Amino acid sequence: MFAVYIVGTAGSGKTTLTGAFSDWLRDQEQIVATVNLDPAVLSLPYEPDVDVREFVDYERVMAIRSLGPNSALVASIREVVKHIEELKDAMSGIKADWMLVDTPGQMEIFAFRKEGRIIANTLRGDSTAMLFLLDPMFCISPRNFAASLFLSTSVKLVLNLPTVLVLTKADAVPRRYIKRILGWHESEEAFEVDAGAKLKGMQMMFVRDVMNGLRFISSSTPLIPVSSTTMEGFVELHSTLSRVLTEGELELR
Ligand SMILES: Nc1nc2c(ncn2[C@@H]2O[C@H](COP(=O)(O)OP(=O)(O)O)[C@@H](O)[C@H]2O)c(=O)[nH]1
Ligand SMILES: [Mg+2]
Repeated sequence: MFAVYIVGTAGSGKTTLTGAFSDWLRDQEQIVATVNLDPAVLSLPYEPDVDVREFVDYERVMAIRSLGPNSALVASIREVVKHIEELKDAMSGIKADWMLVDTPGQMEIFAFRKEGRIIANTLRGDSTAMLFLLDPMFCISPRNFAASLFLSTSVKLVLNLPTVLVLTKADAVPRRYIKRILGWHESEEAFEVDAGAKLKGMQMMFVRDVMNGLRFISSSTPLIPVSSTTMEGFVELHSTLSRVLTEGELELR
């Protein structure tokens, strides 16, 4: 079984993609299991086979411990980790080709805390990878694109999973945005021309140095535009994921 963690900032489209891509894979006659790791989600566009809400009641944690929403989420994820063996048992009973794992809305609670690492190290497939989602509305400035790549690299550093970058909501932005962002990803020159038109002096040097560092670390990480509304890009996402999951990521140093 291939396991795929779907990670990205709040609102980047993780839950929607988990639902749409699992439906699409089933249409390709694949057996797919879905896992919801978000204790705070109210409704899901898919029926999870494993759901952390069965192990922890986020609203109750918030009320009983008089916590705010973020502290309650942290406490809830800790609670989930206490049930990790049960989660593992629930998963081991699943016979699927693919397991899509939808992660909590607030990314840092999963990606930058030890609980997230424990979960990602425990709930695995025969091969495991991560989709890191980028929202094109945010990435359309060179500086934000560099910041988003930086973030994806930070998460990869922590979770240590082969990564495919996904540009979500391709249907919701003008086509030229998608082309421009793909151009920046592919070509150092294209990025520097557009960044140079906006940024000057030290700022430009800083952004360029960051991008050069990121290219050096993970130049061959694929970036695939997709839409969970039109299912654009799912064929490429499927083939790229299959390759990464079978071969591992060539550029992992
Ligand atoms: N137009 C469009 N909207 C999307 C797409 N994917 C997600 N959204 C919307 O983006 C918002 C956040 O999506 P959600 O999946 O909840 O994000 P999450 O917090 O990362 O799980 C919702 O309003 C979705 O309907 C897409 O491919 N196209
Ligand atoms: Mg979500």
